[in-house]
Amino acid sequence: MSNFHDTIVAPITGTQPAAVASIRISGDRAWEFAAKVFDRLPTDPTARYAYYGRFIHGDDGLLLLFEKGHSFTGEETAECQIHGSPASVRALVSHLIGLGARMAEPGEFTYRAFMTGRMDLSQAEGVRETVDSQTARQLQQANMMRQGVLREAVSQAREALFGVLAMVEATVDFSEEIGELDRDEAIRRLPIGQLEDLAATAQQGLLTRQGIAVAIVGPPNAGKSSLLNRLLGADRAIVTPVAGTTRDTIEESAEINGLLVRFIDTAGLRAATDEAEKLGIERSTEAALGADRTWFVYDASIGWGEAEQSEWERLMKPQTIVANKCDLARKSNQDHFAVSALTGEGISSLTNTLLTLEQAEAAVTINGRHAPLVQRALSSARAAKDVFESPVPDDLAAVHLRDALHALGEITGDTASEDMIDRIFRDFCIGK
Ligand SMILES: Nc1nc2c(ncn2[C@@H]2O[C@H](COP(=O)(O)OP(=O)(O)O)[C@@H](O)[C@H]2O)c(=O)[nH]1
Ligand SMILES: [Mg+2]
Repeated sequence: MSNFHDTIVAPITGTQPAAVASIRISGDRAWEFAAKVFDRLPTDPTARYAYYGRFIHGDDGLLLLFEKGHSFTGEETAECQIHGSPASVRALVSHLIGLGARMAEPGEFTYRAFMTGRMDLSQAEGVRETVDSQTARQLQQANMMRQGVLREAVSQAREALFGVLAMVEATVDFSEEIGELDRDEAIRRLPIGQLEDLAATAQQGLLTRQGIAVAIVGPPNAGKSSLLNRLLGADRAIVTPVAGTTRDTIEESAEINGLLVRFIDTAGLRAATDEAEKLGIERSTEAALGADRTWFVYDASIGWGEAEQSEWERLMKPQTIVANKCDLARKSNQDHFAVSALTGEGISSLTNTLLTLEQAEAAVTINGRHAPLVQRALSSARAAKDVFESPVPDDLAAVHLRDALHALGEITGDTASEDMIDRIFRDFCIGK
């Protein structure tokens, strides 16, 4: 990120026309610039007070000032709320740039919040996850990250490690005065349990963030595409009475009970007659094998026959069997989920099976960047424990303790390299 001394400006709302747009100015000259583009600011303005007035480019709206140390970025800040016209936004931003402000780079507001100590790296990631969240569960996770729940958990583990390291170093430096290291106490203080708990959230974190992939497979004409459309509440996949029309996989996401679910509709499984269909069926098989869950759909009005049995066996993986078209069938197997893509019958009990995979839990989870770092910290903490339990010098544990501290510091940003920090903020959009 470039010069930290610049006062930066960018719209913090979307680029589409909307009722209102907000433009943020952050840096030492924010209030000064704001006063120059707004006609109703008193000479001694009040922070966090909404002033109504006219802006220099003719639009009217609100101006809000935030003092240094009491703003999103931690810097002196002004926010201009104007009409959400892209032309109005452009005009005001270019006036501010004319006064000496610089266009903010993507993620630069959050980067400054990190640099001024308003948040740690995990909270900055929480800001991004909040903005990107698509489901209730993702939002809940992002809120916790942003509020510092992970920061707190990691900081506690770091403090414990620092404590053990201090014990080891003290006995090495002053063994004469303070005697031998209390190994049991050192082992007791190692945050191995906490790190194990944290590591165990990785799977749940992945499911919340990436969602569950559900492959919908089965013979042609069973109603797989109709089921997808019913689940999405939209006509996404082409439905025809002609067998073999879906030849490629279609992937669409939906929020089911707060959880992101990616449904993959596939080509019908059967002995294919032509090359394109054969390829389609290969892809169906791949999708079924790669998915977290597989729903094998068959036409209950025809019944479970030899073809169904052999395709079902061929996939060699646990599958939920869905008896579709139950509106046409008189009875069906008790072990199958009877549904009707046409009427919607039975659909909710089918989707409820997804939730047993990971019940809603109000604990913060680690993301894909954190998971290997927590693992590294955990194995280093275990290595330190091994040292304390073996007849080797205690100070050999120090290197493991430092490594664990370093790994955890990369989560919070305390020990993260500039490169890594840049990489995280590079993924942000403009205005974040
Ligand atoms: N009566 C009835 N017809 C259905 C149901 N689901 C699908 N169909 C019909 O079955 C045919 C095949 O559906 P489609 O979704 O294309 O099947 P796919 O080949 O498995 O994707 C279409 O004519 C659908 O209208 C259902 O639940 N009840
Ligand atoms: Mg289809």
